[in-house]
Amino acid sequence: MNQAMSGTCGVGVVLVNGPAGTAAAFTQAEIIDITIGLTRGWDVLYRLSGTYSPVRPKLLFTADYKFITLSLDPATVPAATNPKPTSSDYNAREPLWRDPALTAMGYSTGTSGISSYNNDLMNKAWSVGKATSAYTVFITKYNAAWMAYTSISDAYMVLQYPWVSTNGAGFPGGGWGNSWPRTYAHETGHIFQAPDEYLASNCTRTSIHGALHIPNANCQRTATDTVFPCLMINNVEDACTPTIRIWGWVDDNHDGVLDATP
Ligand SMILES: [Ca+2]
Ligand SMILES: [Zn+2]
Repeated sequence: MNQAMSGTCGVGVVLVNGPAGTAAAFTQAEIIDITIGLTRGWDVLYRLSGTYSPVRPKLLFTADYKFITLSLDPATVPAATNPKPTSSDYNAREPLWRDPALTAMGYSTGTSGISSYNNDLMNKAWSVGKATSAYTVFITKYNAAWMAYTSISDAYMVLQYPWVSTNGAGFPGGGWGNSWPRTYAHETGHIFQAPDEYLASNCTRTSIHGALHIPNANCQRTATDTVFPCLMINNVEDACTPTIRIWGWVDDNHDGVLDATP
């Protein structure tokens, strides 16, 4: 699952809402911004596929929206403090709101519940037919250790909406201005196996990714390293050759069919 970015992808969009009147409650304007922002993020990937894929990847994102309102007091989830969060920073926050949301959706807690939901997204009778890939995106105003992050192995991501959608004032490690739809596109790039390429990610050019086993050759190893513009390096709407090939937009045997399957 999710070995290449083509075909129909079922996206489980889980909005984890807080009690009315609390800091974790979404406003109507925020829900509209999220709905439009997700579409803009998918549009970035559609356009890149149109520019760079040698064969039309028939890329289609179709969403299953869950709007879950918890009784959890957002003050009980600690604010982010670490500009380089560790796994314990993530685990001290995400499960507090993620697990009750999974329970409310009828799934078990933890990554096994996410896996069950992703399987249901794969098996769902979408109006466009079966999906060939799937992932879950949790969007919340509850605290998280970082503005946006992805587990490739468990096929889910978290967007901490106040952080990712602003300039990051008041959060450790800054922000990405108003480009959160491109941040979302970047995270979706991870879902389909692409690694980070920016210097602070400590990437290497020898790590191997995707169905076609492509090295991360656009990794920025030093501040003066020559690199090409890419969604996976700084969220610009462009893609470098390694990322294009990791996403499976490749037809090296010229048979008119992409060489990798999702
Ligand atoms: Ca081919
Ligand atoms: Zn990244």
